[in-house]
Amino acid sequence: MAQVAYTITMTKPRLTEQQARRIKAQRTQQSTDAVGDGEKGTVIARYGKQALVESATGDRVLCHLRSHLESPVAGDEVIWVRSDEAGVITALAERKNVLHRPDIKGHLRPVAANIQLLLVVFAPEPAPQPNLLDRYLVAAEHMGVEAALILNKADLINHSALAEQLACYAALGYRTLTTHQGMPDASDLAQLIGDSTVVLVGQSGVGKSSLIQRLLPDVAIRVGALSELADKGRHTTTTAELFHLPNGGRLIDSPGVREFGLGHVTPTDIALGFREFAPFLGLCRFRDCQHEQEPECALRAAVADGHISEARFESYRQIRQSGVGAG
Ligand SMILES: Nc1nc2c(ncn2[C@@H]2O[C@H](COP(=O)(O)OP(=O)(O)O)[C@@H](O)[C@H]2O)c(=O)[nH]1
Ligand SMILES: [Mg+2]
Ligand SMILES: [Zn+2]
Repeated sequence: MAQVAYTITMTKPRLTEQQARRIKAQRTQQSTDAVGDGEKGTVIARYGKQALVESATGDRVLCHLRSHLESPVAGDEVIWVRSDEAGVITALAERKNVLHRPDIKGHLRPVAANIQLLLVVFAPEPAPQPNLLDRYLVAAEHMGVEAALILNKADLINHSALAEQLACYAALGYRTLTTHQGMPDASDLAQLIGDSTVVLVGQSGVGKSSLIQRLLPDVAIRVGALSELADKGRHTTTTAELFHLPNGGRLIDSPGVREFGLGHVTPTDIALGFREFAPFLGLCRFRDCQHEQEPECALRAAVADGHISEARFESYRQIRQSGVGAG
């Protein structure tokens, strides 16, 4: 069966002047909870031309969209108006960020908004694809969103390489967690999330759905490869859905994500996405240094001096060489 290559792109919103004016108007509106007949709400999930909106008091109403509005997605804050059977979304609040993914035709579509923490999950099985973790981290840095790394399925660890890799990321300042589903207590995971809005990313099969299930034992979550295969076969459009966690956190599950590419990211963005490179950027002899063979390259000197790990530098070079937008 052909591999379906999904790509996620993370972009900070770039607003047109018209959008900016509209948002400014909306923001003024939102200074009060009730706006005319409208009220504030959060988008839980998007279903085609409708969105499930949760009101400030927690009830959920299926709302129609107005065509002139930008497409709302899970995590969006909106103003909506109740009517007899359904509601109507009348305004979309300014997004702090958006996570994008291409649809079946390759058009970038927003899937989740206002993310505060990207939880990057990896496991001994399936083994991490080369550079994948660093790609997620570059995207998170580019988006200005905190990332944390979860080494999952720890019961399958049979040599120390992955644990050492996790320790390297911890040394770079990322929060990390090692866990597996045989650990009934998920409080360390809940603690990592806190009251943030998070999205889980990682290869298919690393146990993302199982992690959600551990946090929300009473919610029916589809676990395992069969459901994903069934989805692929039917070409169903799976939708991102927002779950509330008991201690105030919010988790947006974005099903069907298998691979990760970086779009709209320049070579400079990639270098900036490796946070330990920052002290050395701009110090090379040549301003346009590619950090390959040039003399007096500050980055390569930092690798030689042990300030930057060879593995991370090699990963950086591979991500650059693979083409910025490649999945
Ligand atoms: N050994 C082991 N298997 C796990 C663990 N977590 C999940 N799995 C299994 O890995 C498979 C994929 O899990 P799933 O949560 O669907 O992964 P997802 O594709 O990332 O959402 C399922 O068969 C799970 O039962 C774990 O901690 N240890
Ligand atoms: Mg899953
Ligand atoms: Zn250089």
